[in-house]
Amino acid sequence: MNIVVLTGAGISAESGVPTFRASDGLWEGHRVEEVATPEGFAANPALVQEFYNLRRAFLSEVEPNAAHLALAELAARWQGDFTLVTQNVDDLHDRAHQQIMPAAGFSLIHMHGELLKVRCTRTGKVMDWHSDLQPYHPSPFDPSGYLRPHIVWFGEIPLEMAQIEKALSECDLFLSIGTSGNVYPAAGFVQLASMAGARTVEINLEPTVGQNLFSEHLYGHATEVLPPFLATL
Ligand code: BJW
Repeated sequence: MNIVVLTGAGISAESGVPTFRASDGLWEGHRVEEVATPEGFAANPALVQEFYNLRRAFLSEVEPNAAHLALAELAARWQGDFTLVTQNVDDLHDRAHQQIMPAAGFSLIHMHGELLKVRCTRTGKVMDWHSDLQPYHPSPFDPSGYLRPHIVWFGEIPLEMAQIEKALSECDLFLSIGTSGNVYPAAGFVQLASMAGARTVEINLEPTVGQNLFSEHLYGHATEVLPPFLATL
């Protein structure tokens, strides 16, 4: 049996990472267009680099929680294909996986990028990065390029889409955990999984806009409801 798991900001919420869609419509005091679009970056690179510098630095203050660890444990013992697609740019799934089974690999896709990577604006080359970026940070790959966060902003194409769509087309169980279902293409994954005949389960604090697309629902905090659910698989 093949499993695809999609996670969103809700799975990291209990580690202390803020979710996105606050009731005031702002992300940590900023309008989305200012900090999460290519146009926002072009207009004010200092603001955008600082926004991501703060979030990158904050990663050292948070740890994977019981939900991240339960998924890593499932990946370690699962005999069929197991694909974890996260919209999160934090590294908490990576660290949970390192804790549970450091030697073995499994398919973890950061479809919206990673805070701990940067990309050359000229060549598109990606490298690991753990410190701050300057507004116009010189790229080591090309003298006319700069380094930007390796983050998929609105209007940009999410990463590894072909691999994700293949996994969805072959999956028997699709779990959507802690995501509001507001952002595409991730919000449409449940329909691709359904078309493949998969059992589809939404796990969230509350019903989301896409709740009717799922065959089953589990409502509660991810750290509380996910480990016992995964233990039944
Ligand atoms: C808990 C919990 C707990 C809390 N336990 N649960 C009109 C219609 C349709 C689409 C579009 C449209 N206009 C434009 C578009 C496309 C656009 C889009 O979707 N816009 C919508 C806003 C309408 N999408 C794009 O531009 C994407 N690109 C694209 O479509 O390219 C075209 C293409 C696609 C495919 C192939 C070829 C071409 C790119 C989207 C990039 C999104 N990037 C961001 C920002 C990253 C930077 C950053 O981090 O700063 O990614 S947006 C932001 O939202 C972030 C997240 O990954 C993403 C999803 O958020 P998420 O995870 O759902 O978080 P929240 O906060 O919304 O929800 C948290 C949930 O957790 C809630 O439900 C809580 O209840 C729950 N929860 N605590 C369980 N303890």
